Amino acid sequence: MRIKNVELRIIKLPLVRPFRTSFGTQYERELLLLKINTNEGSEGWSECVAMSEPLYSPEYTHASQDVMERFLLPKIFEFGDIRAEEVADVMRPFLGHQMSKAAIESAILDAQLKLEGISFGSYLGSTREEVDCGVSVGITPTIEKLVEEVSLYISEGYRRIKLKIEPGWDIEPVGIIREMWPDIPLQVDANQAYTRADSAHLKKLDPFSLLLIEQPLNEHDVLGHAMLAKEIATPICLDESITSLESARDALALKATTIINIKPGRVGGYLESVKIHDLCVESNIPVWCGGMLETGIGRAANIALAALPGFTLPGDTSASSRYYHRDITTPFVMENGRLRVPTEPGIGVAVDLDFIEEITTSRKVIVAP
Ligand code: OSB
Ligand code: MG
Repeated sequence: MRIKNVELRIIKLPLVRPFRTSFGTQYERELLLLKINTNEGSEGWSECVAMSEPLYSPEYTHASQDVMERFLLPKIFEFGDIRAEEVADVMRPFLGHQMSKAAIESAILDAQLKLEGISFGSYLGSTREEVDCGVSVGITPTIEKLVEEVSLYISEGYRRIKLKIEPGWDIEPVGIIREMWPDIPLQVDANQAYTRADSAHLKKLDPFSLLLIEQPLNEHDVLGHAMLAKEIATPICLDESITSLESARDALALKATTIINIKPGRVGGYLESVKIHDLCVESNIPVWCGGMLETGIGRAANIALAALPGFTLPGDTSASSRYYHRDITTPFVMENGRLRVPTEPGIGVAVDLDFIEEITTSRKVIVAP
């Protein structure tokens, strides 16, 4: 299969409610969409999960477009006839930029699987028809607002609640939610907001029988996480620190993490994600699928991944309505706390081009030489 051209489109979608984390507040989701056309007539879609600013990770929307145009796509074009399984190796000389690389691999995989009539789920090795949904709850202006939001999600049927925390918004809100819902699977995410000096403070979360605490310390402080793991009872789950199979292997060896959150964008793609999943299954480490406020395009592929057997915890794979009033694909609707894995070829969802057109802020077609 040859890539004839790649359409790079930046869109902006308002969020149904602001999403505040320790690294900032999102009011809308700006992201880069890819559409590739192949010489065999198939189209492939993907979204690049980099955010609008380099606050969660070093990548950001406009940088992703730049690195794709300048380095990644020319390499792919130069390679010529290509399969998705070759894409990561072709781009390997360029360091970092996992989210941008993941988006390219994913769009190529979508086009390839559509030609072959295979769904993402069957290709990746999913063993379930539906996946359990969790939901990530941002930091709210007041405890009352937090209780209101959590109540809404619980009434909608979410099977696990994740609370974003930061210094000043941790022990109290988590304690209140735990007291109100003593049995709900509950976890927290700090997005690197604490330091090694905070272990005694984080130990105060121990009584709340949390499933895990996600990324309490700096992404580069893997050893610090291993040290913290010895001090607190809550299991540690790395997010930002896991950017490849190698980093997952090392974090596990160091006992810095006993659960892993896999985000395909963060680790460079769905194929790398399956490798990390397999390593975790071998090592008896539970995994779950993280989220990046995806539209239906990324969500479809994430749900296929989350249906692999090692994904034993509910993911941040929420319904479209958790994020957007209107999605850019057929919306994902939760039933009984679960989403169905698409079964049509490729990502398996229909894209709403008219709506995409309405929310596009820039569009450029890169044609293969
Ligand atoms: O740390 O998991 C995170 C969203 C954007 C960036 C980082 C994170 C998140 C979330 C929301 O927690 C996950 C989702 O529902 O998509
Ligand atoms: Mg996280």
